[in-house]
Amino acid sequence: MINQNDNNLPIACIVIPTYNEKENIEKTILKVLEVKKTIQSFNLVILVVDDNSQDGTSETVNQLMMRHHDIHMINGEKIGLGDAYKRGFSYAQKELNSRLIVQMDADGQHDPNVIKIFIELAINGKELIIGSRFITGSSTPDFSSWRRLISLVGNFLVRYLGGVYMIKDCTSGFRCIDVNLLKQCKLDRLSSKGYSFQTTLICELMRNDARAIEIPIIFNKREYGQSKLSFYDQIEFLINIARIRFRNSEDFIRYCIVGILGVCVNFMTYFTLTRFTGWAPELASPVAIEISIISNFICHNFWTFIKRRKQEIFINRFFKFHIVAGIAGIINYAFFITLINALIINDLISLFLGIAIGTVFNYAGNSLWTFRKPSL
Ligand SMILES: Nc1nc2c(ncn2[C@@H]2O[C@H](COP(=O)(O)OP(=O)(O)OP(=O)(O)O)[C@@H](O)[C@H]2O)c(=O)[nH]1
Ligand SMILES: [Mg+2]
Repeated sequence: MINQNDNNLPIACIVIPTYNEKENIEKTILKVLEVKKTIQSFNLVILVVDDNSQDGTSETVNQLMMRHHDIHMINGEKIGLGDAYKRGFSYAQKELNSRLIVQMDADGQHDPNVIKIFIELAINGKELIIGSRFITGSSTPDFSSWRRLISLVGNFLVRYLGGVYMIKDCTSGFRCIDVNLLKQCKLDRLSSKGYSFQTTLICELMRNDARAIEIPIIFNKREYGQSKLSFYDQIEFLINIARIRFRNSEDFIRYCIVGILGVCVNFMTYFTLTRFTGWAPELASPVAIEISIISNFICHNFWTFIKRRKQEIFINRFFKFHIVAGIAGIINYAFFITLINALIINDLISLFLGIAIGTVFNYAGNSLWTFRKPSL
């Protein structure tokens, strides 16, 4: 359903968090209002989320609100960027009935003209459009080597520990999000209050299988004032990556539960075939293994990885699953044999370690290959 306003156009809300941005905010808002005139398919409204700035930011916005009715503002206590965004998102949905939300900084680093591209891509079905600083065609002319290094390391950690390896810029503050996608994310449960909210949000959106795209942007120099990124924010960023990793373990836990069920299926099939139908163990065992592989595949396809939009057709996934299971079995066995023969480790401990290594390989292989998330 498309939300409509009185001009009969769906609303795209540009959420701009501000803290002491008096010198920047007027220019930024006026530029967005210029862009608004060039967009026919959406009605652009601006929502400033100001956290009791001491420099008179909200007074400046109030004056602009008297002249332009498409500007809104909410004020609150300064808790952090993430907290401001959560309040802004909630207001944009409940009070402004927005269909799209654009996150944008107040300090002139994000070019409002890019909003036009965001809207076009959203109309073409993209649910998450990221203004990216780290893909071909983008640039960060004002970045110091230190800032670039911090950003690259931070992004690397989020991409590979957070499971969003397909996204190059996970910390960008310039994005367009479809509200229907945002509604699937339980933002209240996301504990990050500061800048790390940006990374938590991207991981949460991708967990909900966002149809995403990155487009290159030029990340300009901050016009006036200072960065609000604090030391605390950098610490929270690291703690938050651990939290995201833990949250992503949900898939792995499901994987292990299915694995245990698979062992039960294997055992029961073998028992039934040998005890009730008189099959020879040599034949009953491979049949039981195959049946447990099939039942595991079905459980992973329809439960463990249910949220993932799949790259491959069903039958290809089925074959890949067998290949991974086969290699994992060989690794399990080779590890077991090495431990008991070469390292003379107790056979039950070796068996356990072999199974553990095999399970991790199995999970990695199926998560990154069989059920791999599509690249952008
Ligand atoms: N409401 C609110 N806005 C904030 C808060 N912290 C930062 N902001 C705003 O969030 C936006 C991004 O903050 P910046 O300090 O520019 O962060 P940055 O772009 O990563 O850092 P620079 O490149 O140095 O500018 C700006 O519009 C800030 O005013 C906060 O606690 N509350
Ligand atoms: Mg900035």
